[in-house]
Amino acid sequence: MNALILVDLQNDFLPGGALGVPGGDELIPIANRLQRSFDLVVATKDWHPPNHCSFASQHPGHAVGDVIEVNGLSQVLWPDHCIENTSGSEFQSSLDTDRIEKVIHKGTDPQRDSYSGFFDNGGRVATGLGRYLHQQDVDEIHVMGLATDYCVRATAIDAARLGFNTYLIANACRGVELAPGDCQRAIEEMQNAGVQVREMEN
Ligand code: VGL
Ligand code: ZN
Repeated sequence: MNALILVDLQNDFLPGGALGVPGGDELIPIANRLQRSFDLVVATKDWHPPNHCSFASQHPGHAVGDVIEVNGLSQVLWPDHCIENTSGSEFQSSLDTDRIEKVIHKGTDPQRDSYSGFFDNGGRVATGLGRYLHQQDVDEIHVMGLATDYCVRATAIDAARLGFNTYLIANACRGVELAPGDCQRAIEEMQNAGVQVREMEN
């Protein structure tokens, strides 16, 4: 069985959103089309409480983009985004959700961030996605979505580490690119972790 993971195709990550990723809106029709080519489709949602530790608003004296230490881990500080049960955390309204068999919510603990759909950033707490995909007899995973240099990167690397035959659909992802070159470096890190990089056909 192969599976497609749609990473964080939520309003806040689209242009105009709280943490808008350039070109993120272009991925919605791509996701709708790609879903048809897979046995199983799952999706992740970034899903934070209002007091989440990744929000610069929770760290007086710090600003968006600062990198600080939170509970022993390096943490980029973000604008408030993807707050649970708000319009910003909803899927973009034209995303086809009929074929999405499971939605994984991540970053739900105020004290832990979770870029990956599989584990928190400390690699300690599993979301259940790995077990679910194994139970469904999935052996091959393709990853698309937002953002290349954060949640896509972490999700694809964890998928490969968990032993899935993992592909990044590179032209079906967009990145934040806080620093120039971040997306290219992320792609190299994925490749070094055993992720195979492919492009979808137009
Ligand atoms: C993401 C930054 C903060 C992502 C989530 O979906 O890539 N990036 N939270
Ligand atoms: Zn987040």
